[in-house]
This record gives sequence, C-alpha cells and structure tokens, in this order.
Amino acid sequence: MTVKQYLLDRIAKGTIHMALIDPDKQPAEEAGRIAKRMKDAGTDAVMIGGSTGVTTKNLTATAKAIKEMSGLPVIYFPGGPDAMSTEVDCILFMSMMNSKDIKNVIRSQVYAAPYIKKLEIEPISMGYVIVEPGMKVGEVGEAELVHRDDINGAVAYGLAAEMLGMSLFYLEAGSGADKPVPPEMISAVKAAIDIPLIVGGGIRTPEAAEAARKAGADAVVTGTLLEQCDNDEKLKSVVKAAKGLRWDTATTTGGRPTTRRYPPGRLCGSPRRRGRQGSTAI
Ligand code: 1GP
Repeated sequence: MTVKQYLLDRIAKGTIHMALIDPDKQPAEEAGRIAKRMKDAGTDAVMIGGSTGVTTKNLTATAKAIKEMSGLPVIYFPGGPDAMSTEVDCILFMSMMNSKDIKNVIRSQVYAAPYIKKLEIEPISMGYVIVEPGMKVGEVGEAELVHRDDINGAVAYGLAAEMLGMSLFYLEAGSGADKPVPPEMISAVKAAIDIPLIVGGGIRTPEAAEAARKAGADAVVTGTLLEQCDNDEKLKSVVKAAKGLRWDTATTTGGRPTTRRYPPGRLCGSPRRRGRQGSTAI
C-alpha cells in the first residue's frame, strides 16, 4: 500500500497525529527512540524535516532508525532539494504557495522531480501555506504570511491547492509559534475543500490539539513538543486529543485515573524562543 493510501484510510476514520522529527537535532538512534515513544502514544506516522542541517546522511540514518525502532511510515518533509534518501517511505512533494521566491513555489520541485522518479520514492503532492506568525520557516521561505484574520485568503489558497490537483493542504503557523492556526480559519478551509487538511505549528497542549481537530483538521502535526517533553503520559494526552480520544484521564497515579488537565502552554515547559526552521520547498 502506498503511504498516501495509508494516510487516506486512517483519515477516513478520524483525525490523525503526525510527529515531526528534525534529523539535525539528535543522533539517529535517539530519533528512533522518540519515534518509538510516539508510536506507543498512538502517533500514526513520522515526518522528518527541517530547513537547515538536513543532509542525505542524517536523513538516511534517521529514517532507517525510525523505521527499525517504531515501524511507523516515514514521511520526508523537505526543506529544499539537496537532501534525498531511499530510506524514506515517501516525500511530501510540496509547493510553498505563498512564498515570494519562485524557487519555493516550483523551481526546486522541477530540479528534484527527476531524482525522485529515478529513486522511485513515492511523491505526495501538497500545497503548503504559512500563516502568521510564520516563525523561521516564514522568514527563510520569504512567505507573504496569511494574516490570522484573513480567513478568505486561507480558503482561497486551499481551493487553489485543490484545483491544482494537490493531494494534501497544509496550514502552517511555524514551528514554535506562540499561537497555532486559528480554529475559525481551520473550519473555513475545511468546509471549502475536499482534500485532507493538515495543521501544524505551535501545538503543544492537548487543548490546542483538540481545538485543531474539532475545527476540522484531518492531521495534526507536533514537532517542538517532542523535543521538550520527556513525559510519555503528557505526549500521549496530546496525541489522544488530536485523535479525538479521551485525554483528561491520560495520567494515572498508582492505577487511579486522574482528571487533571495540563495548563495551556505549560504542558512541557515554555515554548522555545526559536522554532525549528520547518520546510520551505519541494
Ligand atoms: C512545523 O508545524 C510543524 O513544520 C510543527 O510545529 O514545532 O511548533 O510543533 P511545532
């Protein structure tokens, strides 16, 4: 089965969770261990990405370790056309639709396409749009950020992605964002398009994950959380909230369920000052 079909099948049953791991942030074996923890927490797939520091070498080693240690599908979320590996199960063949740099919109894709074909890596086409605050990926990608109150603008990008034949549409607030994509924007885009809607950036609490799911996200992505949080029960509560499972009794004390909710924004410490760079092109 293709990874695209795997994702579509899972999404047909409800919102999925995807964990984002930057191969430049830890040794491959550690990435594998994180992926295993996320698998145990209920994550559906692992994305590998980052705009800087991703090389064919660390991408290959990380993808291999994640597959061996978690068995989850490995989705390459590229930051450019330079690193490539046959160890990934698929590549998000994406266009940053609101970049002012044509390289991020189409040129890098044209450059990479023959290599992807030759290496027989499954491409999954995706429209990728950066919403305020955008963080590093917005800066590096020279994005004309969609303003948080520009609901119609976000809807228009979603419709354009669908009309261009993209398989997926991703609304990105930027890694480490202090506020995720607004729920009302998610709802409006979801109502307008038929292709799956991925939402990420700034989601670090079960409340935020639940808000994205309830608004209509088909897939919720978390990256920073995995780097900040070493409490498996807390990770599980975010994954469960993303997937619409009961999460307020996620922690247990001596076998007794508790109803404690984690304070918004305080789940695993304060947000990082600078988020990961995210991905810009392909
Ligand atoms: C970045 O949307 C993802 O591409 C993840 O963002 O690191 O804030 O979870 P966070």
